[in-house]
Amino acid sequence: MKFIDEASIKVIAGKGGNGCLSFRREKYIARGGPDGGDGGDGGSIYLIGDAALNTLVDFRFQPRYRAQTGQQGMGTDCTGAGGDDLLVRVPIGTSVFDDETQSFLGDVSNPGDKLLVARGGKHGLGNVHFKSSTNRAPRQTKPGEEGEVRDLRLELKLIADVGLLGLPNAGKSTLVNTVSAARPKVADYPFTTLVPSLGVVSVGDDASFVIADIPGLIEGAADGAGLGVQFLKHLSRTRILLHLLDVQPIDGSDPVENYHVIERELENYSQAIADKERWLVFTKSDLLSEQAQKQRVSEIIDALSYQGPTYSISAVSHQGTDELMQLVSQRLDELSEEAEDIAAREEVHQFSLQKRQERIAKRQVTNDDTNNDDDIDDADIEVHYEP
Ligand SMILES: Nc1nc2c(ncn2[C@@H]2O[C@H](COP(=O)(O)OP(=O)(O)OP(=O)(O)O)[C@@H](O)[C@H]2O)c(=O)[nH]1
Ligand SMILES: [Mg+2]
Repeated sequence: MKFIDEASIKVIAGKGGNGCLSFRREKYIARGGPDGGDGGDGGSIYLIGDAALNTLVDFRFQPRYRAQTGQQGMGTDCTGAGGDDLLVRVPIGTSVFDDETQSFLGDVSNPGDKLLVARGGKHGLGNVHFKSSTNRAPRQTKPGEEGEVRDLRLELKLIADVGLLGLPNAGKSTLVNTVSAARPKVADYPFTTLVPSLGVVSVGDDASFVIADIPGLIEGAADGAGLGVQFLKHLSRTRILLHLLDVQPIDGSDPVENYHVIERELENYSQAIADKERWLVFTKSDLLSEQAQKQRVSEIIDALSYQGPTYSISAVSHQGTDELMQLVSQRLDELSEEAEDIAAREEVHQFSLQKRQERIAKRQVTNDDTNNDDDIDDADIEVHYEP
């Protein structure tokens, strides 16, 4: 199953500046000749990979990009300034297609990868270029070329950053409906959600992440009960799991036991997923008074001897949902920074290791040389130690 985020954008590269028509006019210099300079090149548009982005959601709000035009040429053989290139930041893993021809233009696979998507127009020529022995006063110039204009389709295979876990009816799909534009089906019967779906959550102006709604798990799911656990593989690349727990299930079941059911199934399925960072989220807080909810939650936390972070939300009345999403987003940022730190430390380590190996190799070469005094390449001084 593939989850793909898509966006259509228009990119308009800058036009090249026109060449200039001008003649040198100076006192005492008759017929100074042509001196119209060239225009500047138009700015090009590049897509550039940015690890801080993980969805294409921003492109829905800004679908048009235009690079600067080149300046016109000027008299006294002055060339116009080139237009600045425009760098458009896209998430890593974005595939780029020309929307008209459907041709594939390339992938942006690494941070800093640059993909040219619209070439700026070439500069025009000033009349200085058209002078010849037969035409010493050319009135001819060349205009700058138009920049490329393209409709692009961007595609990004989404990888969920956050996964939702819980029994059927815990309120997973309702939460996804509340915090994202995705509309998974919600109903008051178990197994409403049959296949996983993803939603993009926007937090503030420039942060977003992907949340995965998966079918509910039940006791024995690892052995195939209910819908089984095969969809848990969609959680393998998530960084945070939210375990949603209904504090007062409609079927009268015990939330404490319900919690253990999910934890057991998770561990049976994969220790790697069970080891992921997990937050406990109590749902449907609107069904109880604030006091009763607090009381219930603290009883459950005590019974579980739970140490990790806990939250109470109501997806129906939007209580606590925005705050929760903000905290998740902050934590995802922290996790990315930690991962970057580790990668940077690893790089430094590799670098010093390589330097050390180079030094050792160099020393070996020098040692090999010391015995043979007549070597032509032994220009350096050799010291003999006599016993
Ligand atoms: N009062 C109230 N009801 C809620 C809330 N969240 C979910 N519900 C109700 O709980 C029922 C189940 O919600 P879903 O979101 O479909 O639950 P789910 O966890 O996705 O369930 P499955 O897809 O079957 O695994 C629905 O009737 C929802 O209206 C909430 O915050 N408050
Ligand atoms: Mg559901």
